[in-house]
Amino acid sequence: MHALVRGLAGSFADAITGEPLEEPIDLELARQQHDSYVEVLKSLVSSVTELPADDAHPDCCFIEDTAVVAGDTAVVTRIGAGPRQGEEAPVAEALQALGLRLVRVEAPATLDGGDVLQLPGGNTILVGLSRRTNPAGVVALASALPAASVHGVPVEQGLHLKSLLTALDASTLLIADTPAGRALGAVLPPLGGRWEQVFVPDAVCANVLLLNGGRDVVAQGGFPASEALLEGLCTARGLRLHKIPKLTEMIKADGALTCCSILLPAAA
Ligand code: CIR
Repeated sequence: MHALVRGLAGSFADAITGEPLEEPIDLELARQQHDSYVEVLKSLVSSVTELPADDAHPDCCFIEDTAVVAGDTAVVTRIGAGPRQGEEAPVAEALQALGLRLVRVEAPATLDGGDVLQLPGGNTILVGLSRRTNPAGVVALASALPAASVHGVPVEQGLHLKSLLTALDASTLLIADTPAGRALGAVLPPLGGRWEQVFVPDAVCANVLLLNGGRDVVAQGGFPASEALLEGLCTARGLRLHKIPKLTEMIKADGALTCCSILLPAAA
C-alpha cells in the first residue's frame, strides 16, 4: 500500500475552524503531531510520498479532501471551501505521476474527499451531502466511478461524513455517539450484507484509518472509553490496532485521522 501525505503549512495556525478556538493552534505542536502521524504511516505501509506544504493554503495537510482514489482512477475534487481551492493541483500531478487516470470534478459541483466513504468489501460509496459537498458533487463522483454504487447521505452537523462515520471492516460501521451521529445512523441507505452500527463515545475516534487491506487499524489515543471499545472490536476481529497520540492541533482545525493522507491500495 502506498500513501500520499502533504506537509504542514507554516500558516497552519490560520487553518479554517468551525468554531472560534478557545486556545489558538500551536504550530510547533501541530508539526510534532503531523510528524508522528507520518512516522506511523511509514512504519505500516510500503511507501509514502510526501508533498511539500504550501503556505498559501493553511489547510493543505488535509490532503484527503483533494482527491478520491478508487482502482486506477483518481477523482480530483473541487473543494467546497473557496479558500482551499487550488490545493488539488499538486496532488493531481503526483497521482498522475503514480500512474492513476485523473477525472476532474467541475463547477458548479463541489466535493471534499472527507465526505467520501468507500465501504470495504464491495463497491458501495457513501457521500456526505454536507456544507462542503453538494448534490452535483455526488453526481460527478458517480459518473467518474461508474462501477460503484454511490449514495448521497445527509450530514446535518459536523464538517464531513467521515467526521462522524468510518468503517472498521466489511460489516462494522463506527459512528460518533452524538446527536448528529445517531441521526446519520438512522438515515443510512440499505447497504446490503450485514452491517452493525457501533456508536463510539468520542466522535474523533469514529474516524479510523484502515491500512493494508484493513488488517491494520489506526486510531487516536487519549480517549480511554473509545480506545477500550476499539480494542475489544479489533481483538474480536483479529485486526491490529495502532494508537497514535491525540492530534489535538488537527482537531482544533476540524481535522481527523483519515484527512491527512490519501491511500492507494496497490502500488499504482
Ligand atoms: C477545513 O475546514 O476544510 C479544514 N480545516 C479541515 C479539513 C478536514 N478534512 C477532513 O477531515 N477530510
